This record gives sequence, structure tokens and C-alpha cells, in this order.
Amino acid sequence: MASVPLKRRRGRSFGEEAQGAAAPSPPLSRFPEFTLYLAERRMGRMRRAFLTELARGKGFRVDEVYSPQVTHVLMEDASGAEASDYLDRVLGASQSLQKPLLLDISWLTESIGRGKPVPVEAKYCLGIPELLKNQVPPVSMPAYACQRHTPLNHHNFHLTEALETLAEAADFEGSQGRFISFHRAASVLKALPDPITNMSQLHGLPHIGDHSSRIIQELLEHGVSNEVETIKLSKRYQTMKLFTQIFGVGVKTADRWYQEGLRTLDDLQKHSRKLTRQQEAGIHHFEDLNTPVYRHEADAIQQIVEEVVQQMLPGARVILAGGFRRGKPHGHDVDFLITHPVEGLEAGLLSKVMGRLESQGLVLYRHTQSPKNPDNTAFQSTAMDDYEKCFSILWFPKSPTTSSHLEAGESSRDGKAVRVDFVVTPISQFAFALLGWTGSQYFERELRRFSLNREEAAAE
Ligand code: DCP
Ligand code: MG
Repeated sequence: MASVPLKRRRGRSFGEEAQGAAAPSPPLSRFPEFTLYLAERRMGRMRRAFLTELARGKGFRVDEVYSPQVTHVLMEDASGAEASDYLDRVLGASQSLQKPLLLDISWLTESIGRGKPVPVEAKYCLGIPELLKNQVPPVSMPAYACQRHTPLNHHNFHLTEALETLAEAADFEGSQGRFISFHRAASVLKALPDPITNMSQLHGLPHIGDHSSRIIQELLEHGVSNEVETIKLSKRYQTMKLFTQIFGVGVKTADRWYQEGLRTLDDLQKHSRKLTRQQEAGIHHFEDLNTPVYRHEADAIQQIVEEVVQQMLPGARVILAGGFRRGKPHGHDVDFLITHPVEGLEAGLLSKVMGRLESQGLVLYRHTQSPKNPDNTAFQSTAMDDYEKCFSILWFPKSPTTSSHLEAGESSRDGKAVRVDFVVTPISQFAFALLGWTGSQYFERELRRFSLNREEAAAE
């Protein structure tokens, strides 16, 4: 092995000792807005050299000597105070106009792992230099809900509940723009890693409009929002909510009934000739259908359905989709996808399954939609898919023996009426159906918007 002069073999002592030394010409950078400097303190020379090598391999500019050109100082195991002290006293950057950001080394290791700089989130920041105090790096939040992780149990229920009430009220008034705006704001808050306790945390977040900000501020300061409470107490909101909770009733119908002076379920029944068969069933089972369906009930219903499906088509699969697939402990209905590993065998299955369930006295209401049905206006005018479906109300017996004694349409204390949707797809389309029927509804909407925008961007 060729001998290397001692001085060179040891290399330069980086960091403190490097002050004032002539900087080697920086390697080419793929990310011009980042000029990194790795502090040797606590990191050690070997690790520093190793990470420098890795980062450069990914296209980062890493300077071995600190200079005012450095934009980010990376440190190992340092507190905010230590980092600031290091910056000012050791690197002598206290006089610089543009101070670098002090980041934990984990920012670099994650960036190396991804092959590009990850967003500079607050969790990486060690100390905010005085001059940058007003530029606290915002929590990184992608613009589309389908790009971000939204946990079921998030940290801002109090705020999102209020914003979603406003969204719902806007929907009742036919204001789609405001409906979406409030939903978007709520969705962003659901994705935050921490509770909002201070308005400054909203800084840099997407989709938090003026109105949503005002509501959030009110909630932070007073615990309640006047506007939200007033809406919740209004006759209009309460009636629209009641009517739209009926199976088969949308905002337009609810609004028409409201304009006609109807206010209660009794009012509707007195005018029963105005009701469709679906709405009649919805009112008849109103109480049951507005009682949450719990996961164990959905599992038990799945067993009943699976048994029938297997009898009709052995090898067919029944998958629980909708909110339960997202991990919700309860929901307003149960959504099943049905398919068979052999393409085409699923054809005609749904009517057989529903027929068998009916003969068992378990079907209280059903409405089937066949694919390519010219009457299927929902498919033509909205983003809804065109799979074979059945929207039903099933009788869910608490104990299996009660099912045979039940007449369709009857209610008894031994069970309850449950909304159940069935969707049948050929195996070749199963993955898409599963994505579309797992939801949430807002997630699906965002996925479509994201895809359309990508398409447009690609075409430009
Ligand atoms: N869906 C959709 N667009 C709609 C209705 C539904 O994309 N207009 C998709 C997403 C939903 C899924 O179908 O998650 C099932 O619809 P549900 O209305 O049953 O919604 P969830 O199952 O999510 O809610 P819940 O738990 O209240 O049933
Ligand atoms: Mg559902």
C-alpha cells in the first residue's frame, strides 16, 4: 500500500479547527438551495466523513469548512441551546446576516435515504437563530389529502368537528365551494402531528382560509364558536340534518320538504305519497339506521353474507370495505365487495345472493343497480363507478335462530335493521373497486382531483 503523508492521512480536522482555512472548491450540487456543514462535535470524525461521502453521493453540497455560504448546519445529539451556542461561539456566525438553520443529523440521514432533501419540519430544528425567528419552518403538509397520512384518532377533534359542522351547513345551503373549503381545512388539521394550541401553528398550512382561521381562533380563545353554535341550534340546520339522515334523502329533497313547511318525521309520514319506496323504508327503520353499526356487528353480518355467497358460488370472496376497512370502530352502514378469482364467474351472483338472503327473511329493503343500465343516471352524472351493486337494509338478528321467525319489514328487539351495500366486481377490476370503496369519500375526491391535475400537468 502506498504510504500517505501523516498530515494528509489524518485529513483535516473539521469544525472548530477548520475556521479560517481556505475552503476546497465545493462539489457540484443537485440541490442548490442547500449548502451543508456537518459539525464534528459528538458526531466524530469517522461518522462525519462517512455521512459527508453519502450525502455528496446523493448530490448534496457538503462543505468541509464553515463559511457564510453554509445554509444548514447538521449536528448530532445537540439541544437547541447547545446548537445556538455552537453556531455563535464556535463557528463564529453571530455576526453573519444570514444565519444557517441548525438541524439534527436525522434530517440528513432521512434525506440521504430518500435521495433528496426531506422537508425541514420543526422536529429537525435545533434552534431558531434570532434573525429567523419569524420564519419558523412550517409543518410540511402536502396539498392533497391523498398524499398525506391522516390518522383516525387525530389531535384536533374539537376544531375539525366545528369546521365539519360548517361544511355540512354549507352543503345544506347548496354552497359547494364553502362545503369543500371547510372540509379541506378540517382535513389538514386532522393530518397534523400535534394539537393546535396557538394560531402561529397554522402558519404555512395549506387550505386554511380566513373563515376557518376565524373559527379556529374563536375556539382557541373561548372554547366554543358562536357561529357554529348558532347554526347547530337553528331550525333550518336541525331539520335538514334530520331529513338527510333518512336513507334515500339528499340535500335537494330535504330542502324541498323544508320549503314546503315540513319539519318532522311525522310531517313526512302524513304526506307519505311524496315518499319513494326507499324513503319509506328509511323512515320506517329510522331509529335503527341511525344507531351506529359496530365492528363486531359488521363481522357477524359478514359471516352471514359469506355463508350465502359460498353456497351460491364457491371460492367467491367477500371483503369488508368502507369505513371499517379504514379501522373505524363503527359506521353508518356496512360495505361489502364481492369478487371471484376466475374472471366472469361473478356475473349474476348478486341477484342469487340477495334472493337467498330474502328467502331467509333478512332483506327489509333492496335496490339493485346493474352495470351499463341506461337509467343509472348517478353513474352518468357523477364520479360514481358502474359496478353491479345492491343498496339494502338487512335484518341483523342478534341470535341466528331469530332470523327464520322474522317477516320481512318487521322489527323485533332480538335484532336490528342495518344498511348494507354490496358491490360485485370482476377480479380484473377488484383493486380499483377496493380503492374506491375504502374511502373516505373526501379521500376519494382528493384522489380524483390529484390524478386530474397530474394529467393536466403532464399534458402541458
Ligand atoms: N364513496 C365515494 N363517494 C360517494 C360515496 C361513497 O367515493 N359519494 C366511497 C367512499 C366511501 C365508501 O364508498 O368510504 C363507502 O361509502 P360510505 O358512505 O358507507 O362511507 P364510509 O363507509 O366511509 O362511512 P361510514 O363508516 O359512515 O359508513
Ligand atoms: Mg360505510
